[in-house]
Amino acid sequence: MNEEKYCQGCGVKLQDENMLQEGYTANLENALCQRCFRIKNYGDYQVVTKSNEEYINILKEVGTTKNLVLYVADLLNLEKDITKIRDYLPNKIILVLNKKDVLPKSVKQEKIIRYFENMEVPFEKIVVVSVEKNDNIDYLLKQIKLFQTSSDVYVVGHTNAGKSTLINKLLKNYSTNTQELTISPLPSTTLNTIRIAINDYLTLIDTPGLVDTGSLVNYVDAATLKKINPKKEIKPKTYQLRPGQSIIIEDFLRLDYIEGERNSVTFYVSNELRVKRIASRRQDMKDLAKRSYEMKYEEDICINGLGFIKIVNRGSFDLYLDHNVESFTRRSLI
Ligand SMILES: Nc1nc2c(ncn2[C@@H]2O[C@H](COP(=O)(O)OP(=O)(O)OP(=O)(O)O)[C@@H](O)[C@H]2O)c(=O)[nH]1
Ligand SMILES: [Mg+2]
Repeated sequence: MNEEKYCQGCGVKLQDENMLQEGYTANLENALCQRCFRIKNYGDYQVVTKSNEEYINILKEVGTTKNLVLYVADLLNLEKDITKIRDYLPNKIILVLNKKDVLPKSVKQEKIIRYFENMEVPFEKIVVVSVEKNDNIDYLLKQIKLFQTSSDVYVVGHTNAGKSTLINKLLKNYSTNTQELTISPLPSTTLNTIRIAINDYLTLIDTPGLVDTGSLVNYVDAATLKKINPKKEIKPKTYQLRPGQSIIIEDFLRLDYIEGERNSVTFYVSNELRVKRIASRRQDMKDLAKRSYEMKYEEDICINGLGFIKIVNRGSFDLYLDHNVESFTRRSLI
């Protein structure tokens, strides 16, 4: 029997029998499956749907080890309850808040860290980074060395948080190993756990991310995905609103100000999205579902996959959004 081989880009088991199935390659001697080859060489993305059961099982397995875990999260699309990961992992965890580059430069990392520091189940350490800009990666490596319990360190988190990009960066910065993981703006790029030796003292284990069924990224085409995914520092858009006024973001969203005093509302979304003030109800948002929010002083409405809206004063708002897309409120992040 042949020895089993795995794709070096996404971890899937390689097979040369069925072109339509995961892990296909014309030649089992290849390092990459056809899907990774096409992503890397042609930027040709192919969506794969993964079940979250697998993700949970992987987490449970990680939880049976005593190894350090890096929990990577996207600062623009933080999960509603970031401490939920603790349900599965008694391990030491470093929370790695990634994509700092898309937040305005004026937002200091100390402020972000303070926001998370008074959580009930604290993390060993919170590190703010921009993997893409190579920002704070040396500091992260120091923290890994400080908290690791063996050479194995797991990298977990929701899909698209930048787990594989982070491991590639650590490889590039600190290793002679030339392997390169596949990364892409689509969900479920990594399909299986992959062990990557950085050096004799550190092996990172990449894992497939949890698919957020509530994220907008699952319901848009590739061109829209490019548009909603900010690549540059966000220029926040602030509006002074009175009741009866609304803001729309193309045909994704409408926010109506229903009741309250003059209010300041700031949108943290990709610069490529057209945000516009209109008189309420002038524009019909067909097919969108309404949610009502009673906002307290300095709270955000988060829209999974799109970003967040900071609202300064108390007031009632109606939000119209695709019914599949999750939205929730939190104390203002910035
Ligand atoms: N702006 C910005 N984008 C980033 C950063 N790090 C990663 N990305 C982008 O985020 C997207 C997802 O990156 P991946 O590394 O594939 O994410 P992942 O967590 O491995 O995702 P799965 O394998 O699907 O679980 C890619 O488009 C990356 O280019 C960063 O620091 N800043
Ligand atoms: Mg990945």
